[in-house]
Amino acid sequence: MNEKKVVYSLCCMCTGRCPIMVEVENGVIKHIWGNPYVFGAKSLCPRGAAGVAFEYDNERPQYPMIRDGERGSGKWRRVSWEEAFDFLADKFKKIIEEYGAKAIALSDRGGPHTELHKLFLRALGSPNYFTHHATCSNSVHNAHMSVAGHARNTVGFDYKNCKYLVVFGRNLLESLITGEARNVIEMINSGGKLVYIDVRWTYTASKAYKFFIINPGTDYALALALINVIVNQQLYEADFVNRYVIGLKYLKTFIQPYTPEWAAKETGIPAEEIRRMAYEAAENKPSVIFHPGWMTAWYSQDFYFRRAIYILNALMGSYEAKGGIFISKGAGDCGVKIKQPTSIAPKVTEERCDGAGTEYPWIKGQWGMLQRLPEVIETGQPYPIKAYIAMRHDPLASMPDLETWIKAFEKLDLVVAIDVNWSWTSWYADIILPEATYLERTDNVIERKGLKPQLALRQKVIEPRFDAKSRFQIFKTLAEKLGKGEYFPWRDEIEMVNWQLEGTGFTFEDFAKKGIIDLTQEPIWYDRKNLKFNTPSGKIEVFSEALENSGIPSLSPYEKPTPTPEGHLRLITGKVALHTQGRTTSNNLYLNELCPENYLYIHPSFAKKQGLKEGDLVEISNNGVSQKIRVRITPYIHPEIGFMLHGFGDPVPVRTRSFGKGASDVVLMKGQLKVTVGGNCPLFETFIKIDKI
Ligand SMILES: Nc1nc2c(c(=O)[nH]1)N[C@H]1C(S)=C(S)[C@@H](COP(=O)(O)OP(=O)(O)OC[C@H]3O[C@@H](n4cnc5c(=O)[nH]c(N)nc54)[C@H](O)[C@@H]3O)O[C@H]1N2
Ligand SMILES: Nc1nc2c(c(=O)[nH]1)N[C@H]1C(S)=C(S)[C@@H](COP(=O)(O)OP(=O)(O)OC[C@H]3O[C@@H](n4cnc5c(=O)[nH]c(N)nc54)[C@H](O)[C@@H]3O)O[C@H]1N2
Ligand code: SF4
Ligand SMILES: [Mo]
Repeated sequence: MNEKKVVYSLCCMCTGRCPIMVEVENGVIKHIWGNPYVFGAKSLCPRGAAGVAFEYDNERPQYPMIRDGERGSGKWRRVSWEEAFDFLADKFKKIIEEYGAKAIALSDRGGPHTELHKLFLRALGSPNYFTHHATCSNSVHNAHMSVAGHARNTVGFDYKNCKYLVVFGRNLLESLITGEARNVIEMINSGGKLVYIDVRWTYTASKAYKFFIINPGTDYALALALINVIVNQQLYEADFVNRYVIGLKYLKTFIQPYTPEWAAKETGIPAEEIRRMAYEAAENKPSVIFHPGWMTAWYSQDFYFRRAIYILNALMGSYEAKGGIFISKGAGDCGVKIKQPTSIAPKVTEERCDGAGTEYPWIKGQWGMLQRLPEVIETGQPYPIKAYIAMRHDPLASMPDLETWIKAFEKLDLVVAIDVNWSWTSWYADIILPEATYLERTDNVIERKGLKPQLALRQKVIEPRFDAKSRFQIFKTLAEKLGKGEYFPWRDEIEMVNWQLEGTGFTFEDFAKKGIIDLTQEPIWYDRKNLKFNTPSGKIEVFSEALENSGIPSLSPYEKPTPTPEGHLRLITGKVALHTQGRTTSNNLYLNELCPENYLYIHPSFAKKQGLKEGDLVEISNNGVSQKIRVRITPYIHPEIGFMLHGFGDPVPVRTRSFGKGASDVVLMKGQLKVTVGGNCPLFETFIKIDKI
């Protein structure tokens, strides 16, 4: 009998968690669509649709494996889950006995589906939970924590009603989240103006009303000049600023040297354009958004640049204004309280090993600074770290200084990779635990925060195709083996989901119909007359006593970026709509066919100087490492940069489609495993030399 069904769930082909509708026929997934109840349409981004190719790819770890040769040799021994769990329990017990639970560190992809592994760490008593944010959004996150006290990802953008959107290198239409990209297009279609600033042309630039190619690393100068005009000409929303902003006078004094004429010399953007941007923004206030960015592991001054952008939003009074930025509303704003699994275990009071929240008090501990981990492992300071779990995270493919990582791994007693795919890190691990894919498992209930909060659930669509287990099964069993079973009291995922929903009036079954539960029909805005920010003062802190007490200034003078050495280019990277980071998608059957390798994009003037032609194979080198890649020549790029897509140059031979194709940007970014003031690595402070082969 032909059996057809539709299952609503959440995508996991990137970090966006878009609601999806999956068509299944006789137990086989036929198509993945966007959830029409959420999007009003069925289209998805290409990676979301290519989830089918990911699911039915056999080039992924199919059962648990223990290393059977040198680290990285690719020699593995198939083991049963029982053996894998016993192996791990034995190692963890020994480490805990000798060094304490804090010697176990775990890093993951962040976000709301991290409850179970955070619970596991808490149950053991380790504070050393890290996210990938050292090479993503630490700067912008910590900037907003200091300005308004809210996490970066709890700030939303009301694009649909926005009249003037200024974006600094946030490639909204390629480095995309389906719903957000759609809203930006809707804004443009209804007459909103997009001003886009990048160091190269992008698809987002193609939709802009104005597009500027800026001198790399000088956006902070532009932001300061915009503030200069807005404050000196009193173009700001006075009511809002008087009510909520602390430090206007201090700001006014600080920005005096940063005139548009000064900024024009730094940025390459004419002074009259800067002035016009300030006036145009002010004419549209408060329905204005200065986008603070997402992937902000760019330059050393990012923390202050991102603070300046939030300050621009405050000056426009755009917080909680229609068409502006807002604090995302959650279930609590609708009188619904869901229980979080982590709440079962007590908070760990032990100090983190990376200094987040202590040595660096303004870097909030919840995301950590993973770039410090190799150094901590190497030195054993402030205390030894002996085991590392990479959970849905591939630090070797996403962080600079590969050799430093591999050397640090040598000092560890245990490296665990929990992945749905082969990754660079799993290739170097001691043990691989294959997780059931997002289509094969049910995760914890999450809140989809925004103006109209919803509850959402990733639920199992089909049975695991191979010998894989869900994160629930993995961490529950491990906790039980380590005598911490009381922290995982649920029999299975469904029981956990129903426990989370206790007292809400909803149950697991309520997700069957639409995949999400609407908690309100009307958007929720906070009262602009009574806003309360999560800073110590409850206000927007341009002047922050907390920062000053930590020994860093609230506003920092602009510093010129390091000039590009003669004959070199600054290496800039980014994403393409067809791939996600350095992960699964580059080997994805569908996506690999559409975008199989990356190129180095350069300006004709540089090409001429170096005698390079379109398609030439070149060797790129930096700091003793090199990669080979073909060049493409375009005038729509800053002459001092070389741009390549992130996530290629795959060194893992079992991924046969992506193996060895193109060049790896992370390998070339050697020397950037640094801590900037915002907690990010400064990835775009890398200079490369290019030689024709
Ligand atoms: N040079 C350079 N470096 C960069 C960037 C750049 O542009 N240039 N981008 C940065 C950015 S923005 C980010 S966010 C980071 C991303 O870096 P990572 O967080 O490492 O990102 P991903 O490659 O998405 O995913 C990591 C791993 O998760 C696995 N995975 C996917 N789904 C699942 C699942 O359901 N369960 C489990 N257990 N595993 C899963 C994938 O197979 C992959 O191995 O990289 C950063 N690094
Ligand atoms: N298709 C796709 N979508 C994704 C992802 C993905 O991997 N693939 N990943 C998701 C994740 S985790 C993230 S963090 C976001 C990232 O989304 P974005 O924050 O948009 O990040 P990137 O794609 O890394 O793009 C960085 C941009 O910064 C520009 N840039 C570099 N230097 C400068 C400069 O000095 N000034 C200015 N103004 N611009 C500069 C680069 O040219 C590039 O266009 O995308 C998310 N969406
Ligand atoms: S943006 Fe695309 S890949 Fe990311 S969650 Fe949404 S549909 Fe999936
Ligand atoms: Mo990211």
